[in-house]
Amino acid sequence: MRGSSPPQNPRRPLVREFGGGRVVLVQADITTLDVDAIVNAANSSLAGGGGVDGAIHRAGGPEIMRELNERYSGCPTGSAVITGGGRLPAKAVIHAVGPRWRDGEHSEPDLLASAYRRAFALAREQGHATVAAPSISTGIYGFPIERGAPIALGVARDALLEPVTTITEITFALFSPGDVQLFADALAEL
Ligand code: AR6
Repeated sequence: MRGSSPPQNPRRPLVREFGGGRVVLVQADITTLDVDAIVNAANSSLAGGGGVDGAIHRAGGPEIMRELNERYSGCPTGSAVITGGGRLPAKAVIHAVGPRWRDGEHSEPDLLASAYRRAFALAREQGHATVAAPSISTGIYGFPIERGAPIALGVARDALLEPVTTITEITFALFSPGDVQLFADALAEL
């Protein structure tokens, strides 16, 4: 448009295609997203908590916790379990347990990758197409987000490049503009 000034912060692209699917980055509250499945950043006792876990249980209602209690007795770090979505727009919630950051020397990167891998595998096993995930472990669990972002995105890319998959779109729902920027930088470098 004539007279408009160029963007002050030329942004990295927020969408990238891999195989027949794409990775999308948005700044959003994950509980509002109308996707087949959302991923929760849970703890290994699946007891609920703060952060995105608290937000998901608040928005989804008690049905999600009831199902967790009935079907599971916890979940190891690096793995995930699935429930229905309760009152959420999403049909399913995949409760993934990322590692608590210690010093980076206790398999934290491998455990984070494993949590995402298992989450996307569950989505695929259930035939879901659109999945949204938060930045697991980078809040209360203290995993540095600049190290977490490339791990998350690498696993998402690999999930989309699987020879047989139902997943067509993986959205990362990030809470702050700074987190979006970090993920965008990592997505560009993937
Ligand atoms: N939508 C999207 N992202 C969010 C939302 C939301 N509604 N709320 C927070 N985030 P965290 P963790 C971001 O702490 O580090 C809980 O008590 C947040 O800004 O939710 O894996 C669990 O029960 C951050 O970037 O999860 C566990 O005990 C990201 O989500 C423990 O916290 C993850 O932060 C798990 O800690």
